[in-house]
This record gives sequence, structure tokens and C-alpha cells, in this order.
Amino acid sequence: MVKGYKMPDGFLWGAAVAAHQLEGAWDVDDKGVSIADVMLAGKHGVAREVTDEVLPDGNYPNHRGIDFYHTYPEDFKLMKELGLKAFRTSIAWTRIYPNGDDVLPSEEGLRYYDKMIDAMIENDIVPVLTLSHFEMPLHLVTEYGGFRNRQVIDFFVKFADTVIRRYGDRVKYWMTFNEINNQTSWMDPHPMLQNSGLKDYSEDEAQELMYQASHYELLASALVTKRAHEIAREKGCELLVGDMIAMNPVYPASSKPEDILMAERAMQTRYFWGDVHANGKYPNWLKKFWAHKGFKIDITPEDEKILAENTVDYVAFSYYMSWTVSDTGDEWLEYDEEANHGDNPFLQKSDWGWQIDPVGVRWAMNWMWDRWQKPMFIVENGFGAYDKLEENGQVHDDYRIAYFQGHIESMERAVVLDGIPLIGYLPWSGIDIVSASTGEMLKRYGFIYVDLDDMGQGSGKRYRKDSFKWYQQVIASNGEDL
Ligand code: BGP
Repeated sequence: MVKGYKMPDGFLWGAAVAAHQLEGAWDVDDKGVSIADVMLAGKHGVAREVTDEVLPDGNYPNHRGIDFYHTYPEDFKLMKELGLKAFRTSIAWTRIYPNGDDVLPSEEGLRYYDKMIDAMIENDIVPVLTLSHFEMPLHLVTEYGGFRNRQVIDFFVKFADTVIRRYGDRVKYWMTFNEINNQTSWMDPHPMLQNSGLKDYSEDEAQELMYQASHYELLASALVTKRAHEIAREKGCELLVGDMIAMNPVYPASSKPEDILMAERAMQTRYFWGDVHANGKYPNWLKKFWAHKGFKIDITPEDEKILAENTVDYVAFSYYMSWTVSDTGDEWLEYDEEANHGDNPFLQKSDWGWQIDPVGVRWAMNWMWDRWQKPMFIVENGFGAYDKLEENGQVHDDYRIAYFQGHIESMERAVVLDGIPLIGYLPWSGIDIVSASTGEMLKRYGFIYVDLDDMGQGSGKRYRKDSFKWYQQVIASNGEDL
């Protein structure tokens, strides 16, 4: 056993998931089709394909998920046994507004999340909600072009207003867009932009569209923060809105000054979304870069005012791995994940090639704190692996325990030794769910094993892995026994 540091009282130990990766029930009740519902399964090393309609013989693992839509009452009992104090999930926008531009919300959809939230609270679990976790109604993409269209901001704010008003008395922690910065690979854009035929554009055109859509998302995020604060005043409750950033520290490949400069620009490029969210303005280097590329981004003075006046209450982030870059000789330091990335000789990788770097958690938390000065919330961290269910129903996932030991230890040092305020730690994913990037079920992250394979075959039965007992003891000791 590793000796850790105790976390402050009230620290939220928990777990995190996302609606489209576990609920299943993709077309029941009033639900409309979301962009996640038209993503086919990939497999190890093969990315998921995106269509713009549901194909009759398509393989859509998230159509079934782990059937959490129906099983959540039992699953939350297991989470309580695990000792979770908080649970992060997302609201499927299409259960509330099936097409996104509907006049009225679905009462059936609203009632569903009423029950789910109540079930968490009955099990002494604090709900943490993401408004858009890689999801939006497909109709908004096919009819309006997704977030490339300013009009879509209003639909998102309306959706947010509806659910924050409805659940605000019971849910204090909200996040707008999951991993908003995961759209820096221009040709493999964020799901917000998918189905928009971006592959027909040149790399520069796609990049410009990505920046434009990002601006509208950032504006939507600021307007939701504003609205949530108004609702909190009206209702006399506390509502906190955070952004959600995928944090991958980018290190220089060597101590060569050019590599160090490139790594810093990679960090600036990956995290300007955080600058806007937390500091309320775009960095100068980015405006210069847009001008250099000839990009014309629609940002009005009124937009800038909204961004400046409505910064986030906290910075939520996911952390899985770090990256390494080297210089390309480009004077403008244009960062290109494909061209600049290399392996870090000091780190091991997971089966999916993700570099395992516990120390990076402490590095990243210090980097973000110095830059943004907002309380932080780790809302994802975990180890995707192939697990084996033994005949006696046990799963020996010591590799997952080792991953968590290292990462939690590093997080605790950032809190206790460096003095960084941290609201909680919500590892991904508590229970096995469908992988977002590959569509596999066999890339497992949970403390609870779910007996389903990539084709959705299996009993669906839940089993406690070895890591379940281990995490129980971490929570019970408030982080001291790792
Ligand atoms: C994050 C996403 C999650 C989750 C996780 C693990 O990027 O926010 O939705 O899935 O990564 O990734 P994957 O499922 O692709 O292994």
C-alpha cells in the first residue's frame, strides 16, 4: 500500500461517465437523434466513422450502451457501496429538445433526469452535470451546420436554461462543453463539427471553421454562465459553472531552446479555450496568428464584453496522458499534432498508445493555477485496458490500481504541497462503458465490470473488480491509503 496525503474535508471523491456512452435507449420516449447516435463502432486502431443518418445495418454500440437508462437505480446502489461522494454524467440534449430547435422541451425527458438526479441524492451522491458531452441534436448539424452557425448559440442557451432551472435546486456543479479543446486536429474535428463535410475543405479552411465554431461555443458557454448566475440569484441557490478542458501536458522533446519554444506554443494552442473561459479574453499571439493565416473570425465587441464579464467559476479537466513535441523550424510556431509529436523515452504506454505520466498531473495543475487562478476539478482520469473476467467472477486489474496510485499521489502533492484548491477527483468511468474514441466496449475503465462485448453481446451483469475494493479504501481514508 502507498501512503498518500489526506485531502481537505468535503473533498469530492467520485466517478464520471457521459450519457451517450452508457445510457443506451437511444430512440425511446421522446429522444431525438444526436450526433453520437450516428457514429459507427471502430475497433482497436481503427477510428469510428461518422455518418449523417442511422444506417439500417450499422453497428452503433452506444445505441445500447450498458442500458443505464433502465439500470441506474441498481447501479447507484453499487456506487454507494463503492463510497462515491459525487458522480458526473451528462444530460442528453436530445432527450430534452429532440431536434434542438423545438419550441417546448420534452416533459418525459425532463422527468427522466429528475428521477436520475433524485436517485443519486438518495444514495448520498452529489450530482455533477455536463451539458454537452460530445453531443448535440443531429438536426442542428444537418439544418444549421452545428456551431459554425451563430444561431445555434441560442438553442444551446435555451437548453441550458431549461435544465438548470429544472435541476438547479439539486445540482450545484455544471459544465458546458466536454473537452472543448479537443478540436485542434483540424482534419479530425470535434464532434460539434462532425457531419459537416469538413473533409471537403482544405486544411486551412477547416482550421478557420474550427476557430469560428470554437468562438461560438465559447460565447455560448459564457452566456450559460451568465444565465446560471441569474437563476441562482432568483432561486437563492448556489450554482457553479465550469469549462471542461482535456489536459495533456506538452513537453519539449529535448532541452534544445527551439523545442522548448515549440512546446510552449503547443500549450498555448491547446489551451487558449481555457484562457478565454477563465481570463475572459483571447491571447494576443492567437489574434496575430489568425491575421497571418488570413482567417476572418466573426467576433464582435459585444461578444468580447460577454466573454470578459462571464468567466467560469472553476476549471474542470480530464487527464490521461502527456505528449512530447519537437520544433519544426516554422517561424510562426504553427503547432501540428501530426508533425511535431514524438515518444517520450521516460514513459510507458497503454495498449492504446496513451503515454502514462502521473507526474504530469502535478505539473499540469501548477501550470493551470498560475495561468487561471480558479479552483480546479479533476473530472476524468483513468486507464483503458482489456480486463479478464475470471470464472469465479473476479477481475484482477492491478495495472489499473497502479495507474490510479501514481496519479492520485501526484494530485495530492499538488493540493497539499503546492496549495492548489481542488474540488474533487472523478475518475473515468466508475463502471465499464462504451469508449468514446473507438466505440469499443472492451476498452474498459470501470471499477465495476459489465459483462458485454463490442457487439453488445453478454449478460450485462455487473462484477466488482479488484480496483473496486482498492478505491473504496482510498475514499474511506480520504486519500491516505493508496
Ligand atoms: C475523454 C472523453 C470521454 C472518455 C475518455 C476516454 O476524452 O471525454 O468521453 O471516453 O476520454 O476515452 P476513450 O473512451 O476514447 O478511451
